[in-house]
Amino acid sequence: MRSYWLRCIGCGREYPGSSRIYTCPACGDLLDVVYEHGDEVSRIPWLRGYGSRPLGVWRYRELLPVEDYGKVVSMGEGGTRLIRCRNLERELGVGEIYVKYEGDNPTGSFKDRGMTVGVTKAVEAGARTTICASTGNTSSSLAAYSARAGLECVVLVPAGKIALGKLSQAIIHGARVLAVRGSFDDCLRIVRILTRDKRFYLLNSINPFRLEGQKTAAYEIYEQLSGAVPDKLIIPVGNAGNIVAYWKGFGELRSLGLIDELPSFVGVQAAGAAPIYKAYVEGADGIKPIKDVETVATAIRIGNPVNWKRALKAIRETGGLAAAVSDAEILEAQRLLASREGIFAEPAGAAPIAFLIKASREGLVEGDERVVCIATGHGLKDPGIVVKTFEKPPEVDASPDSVLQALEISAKAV
Ligand code: AN7
Repeated sequence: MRSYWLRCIGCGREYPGSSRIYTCPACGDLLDVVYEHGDEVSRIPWLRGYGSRPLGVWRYRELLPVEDYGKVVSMGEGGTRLIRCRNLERELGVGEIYVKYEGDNPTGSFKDRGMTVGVTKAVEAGARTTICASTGNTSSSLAAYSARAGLECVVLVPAGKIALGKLSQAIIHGARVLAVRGSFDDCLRIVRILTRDKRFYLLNSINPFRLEGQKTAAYEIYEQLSGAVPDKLIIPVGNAGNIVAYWKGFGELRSLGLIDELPSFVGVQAAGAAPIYKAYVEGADGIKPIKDVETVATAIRIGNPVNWKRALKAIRETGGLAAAVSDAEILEAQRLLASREGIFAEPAGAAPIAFLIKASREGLVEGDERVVCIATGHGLKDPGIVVKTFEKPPEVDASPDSVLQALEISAKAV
């Protein structure tokens, strides 16, 4: 029989898995879910094709902390495509490039992997109202999963700083959306205070159950590469929950004896919101929160990431690195991915490609390397940025001639 409990990542104190706490009551640090597994782990059909259980979060139910699989709040999250990008390989001179396209998830981002577990835990805990701070995608996902579970949902977003697609999702799923005059970090600070009150169930990535769902993306990559591990895993970093989740996922594959080594983790931040990158470059033990953050990749416009400690550990222990990319580099990468590979990622989701472009130019990636880039969110989340960046389509009269004229093709040649 599998059992699980919570362990503080700072002082190591342990608490029952059913405790409704988000951080360590003794020292305030974050909590990790730890397991003692029995035989049930052998029921996971690793590499035996996807038929017996579809690829996705709940394929790995034995490695997830829920009491009753029959009661999970799910709509088929995970099982996202791992897309080989041969055009980019040629263009950048990199051995193998894959994009794990998390835009395939039910609400269009990787957040759904965490929410299916997190909202299931909220229901288990008897919660009535869920709450989160969000740069956008967390709110879309939480609103949708709360709706499905019949829970009230409250989301705090930084006013004017969330992409239109994400805002429209939170609204249509019935969340009570409040636009806070402040940053994401302000929103999260408020949510942490409000959730001392048991009326609200917190679903930011402080919540250890969220990361449990997100770690399944690492299992999927292992399966999709037929049991291999990439040399580099390149991932955007905001609040730094997702990079920690992948680290845990690959770490568990190693504990289970399925792999020998973890990929090198490359955490990519936007240059205007890069506290982890700065700490990495300075070789510091901790981060210095940044107050005035700004980036076109609003998803990762975060100056005080809560999961920084394990993020730095993941990067250092796997021989990886932290990187920062400019807004111009992010937009160039977004365009390149879309125009060369047909993959439309939102700006934050294109940040790994921005790093890869730069790294290949600077010789930081070898010609025979296999890299996996995590495209964390769908491009349609933020259509505004494309319309803003590109010229408006020219308007023409409703005649074949004016179309040809606009296309600058001679009418005779057709
Ligand atoms: C597309 O929605 O923080 O490093 O509130 O939406 O785990 O925070 C979003 C984060 C990367 C960063 N890519 O992940 C939110 C939020 C996309 C994102 C990240 C986010 P973390």
